[in-house]
Amino acid sequence: MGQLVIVSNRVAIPEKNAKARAGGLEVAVEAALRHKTGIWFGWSGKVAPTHTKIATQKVVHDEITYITLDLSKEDHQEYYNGFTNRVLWPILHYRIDLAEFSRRDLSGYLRVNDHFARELHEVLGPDDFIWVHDYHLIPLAKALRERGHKNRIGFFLHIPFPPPEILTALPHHERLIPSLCEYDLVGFQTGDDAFNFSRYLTRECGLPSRDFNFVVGDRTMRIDVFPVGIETAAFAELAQRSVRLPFVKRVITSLAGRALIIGVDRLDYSKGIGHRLSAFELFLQRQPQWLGKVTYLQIATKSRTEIPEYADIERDIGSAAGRINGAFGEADWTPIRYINHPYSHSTLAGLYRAARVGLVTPLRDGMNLVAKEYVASQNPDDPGVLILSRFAGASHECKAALLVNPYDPDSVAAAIAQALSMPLAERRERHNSLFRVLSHNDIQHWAERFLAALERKPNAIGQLGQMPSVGS
Ligand code: GDG
Repeated sequence: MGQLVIVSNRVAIPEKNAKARAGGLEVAVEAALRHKTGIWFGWSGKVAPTHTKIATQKVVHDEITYITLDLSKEDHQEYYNGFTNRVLWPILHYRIDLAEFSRRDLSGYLRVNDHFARELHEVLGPDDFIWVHDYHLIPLAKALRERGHKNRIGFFLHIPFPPPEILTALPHHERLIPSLCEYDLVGFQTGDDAFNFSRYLTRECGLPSRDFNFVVGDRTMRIDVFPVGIETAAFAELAQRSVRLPFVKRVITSLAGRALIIGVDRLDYSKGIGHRLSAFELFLQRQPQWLGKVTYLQIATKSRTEIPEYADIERDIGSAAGRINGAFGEADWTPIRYINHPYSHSTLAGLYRAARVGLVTPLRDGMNLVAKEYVASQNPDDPGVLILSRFAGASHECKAALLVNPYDPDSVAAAIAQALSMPLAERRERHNSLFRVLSHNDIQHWAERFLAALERKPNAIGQLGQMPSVGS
């Protein structure tokens, strides 16, 4: 039996005194690897100075070997800042309008995937199982197959997969998307994402599907749905302890009995923070009885700061928060507390528990772990209420949340009012139902289901279609 090799763009090497990190993929993979052995391979997060030879680094920690490589300045610009973050991220989040395509960035993206495959080639054994994460590494299996690797290779997409009507706006999609067929298993967060990919394969590649199985040459590629979870039980315990942290206690005291609404997001346009602020403003206008009685804490950690669209939202959201505070605040009350730096996970857990409302309203999100962390953190005897966008993958499981359309400020404002005045019995009932779902589908369950599906050889099925020649 071979070992498990996880590949992701970034690798979270455990470090003493590491700064708090905000990023769902790292949080999920880190938790999924707990109690397992294997290799985690990817970019170190560092950019190598020009003209230095780029070598891989290896660190062993708790039976996991972390292998990382730096990126050259050019690779960082074209692969990371360029194609993944300015093309794939917006298009996969349904934002064709924000995509900035260039052929040079696409070449950089393919080059870095090839570089990853070259380095992996040095460490892979024939029986190893390879689990590749996210949109940075779509063509990695193809690059590995070209080097003769016949291993079972799985891919999990953490972010949404849009319908083919949107995806085909991606220049050269036909060179890239069909290369996902080189994986044995392609996993998605929701049934909608899986269905969209299946439709793409049928429509653009002429591959009919039988129960999400596609015959590609002499292999079968399977699609399935694996909604990512959190360490639900551990997070609940952490929150119970953390609410007593001195800092969390200070925050609670500073509220002076006001109800707390919390939002926690990377500062990203997909998270809908601007729309959320407008909805909160509308709530203050429509529900004046809450003026002075509620505080909205928005933690929005800066992310991808080198990319212009991110600088734009940072400016817009900062000024909207200031404007609303100016219009509604009093000398003894600030409606919005707006913070741009990260807190430790234990502080976050304590703050979630202290909050009467969790406001999670992305415009589009693969899953959204914050929604799940908020639910896990609640005191079951006196729980807060989750308001959740119907466009977050988490809404497929979290049916007992107050589901809203983030583009409709009226519905979000009404949900805030409903959440703040919800009777205890209803809060308990909703929380109990949400917590049960999240306890069943926790992060261990997610990882085990994916790996079991990857190990399972598909049943022989008839030849359904021919793979079109995938661009070189
Ligand atoms: C991608 C997909 C999918 C946030 N602020 C702080 C902090 N965080 C942590 C949260 C949570 C994580 O970062 C964010 O996860 P999300 O799921 O909400 O969002 P993305 O980063 O966009 O993640 C997403 C996810 O991958 C997993 O598949 O759910 O749809 O976009 O864990 O707690 N952590 C700390 N300080 C902060 O200030 N320590």
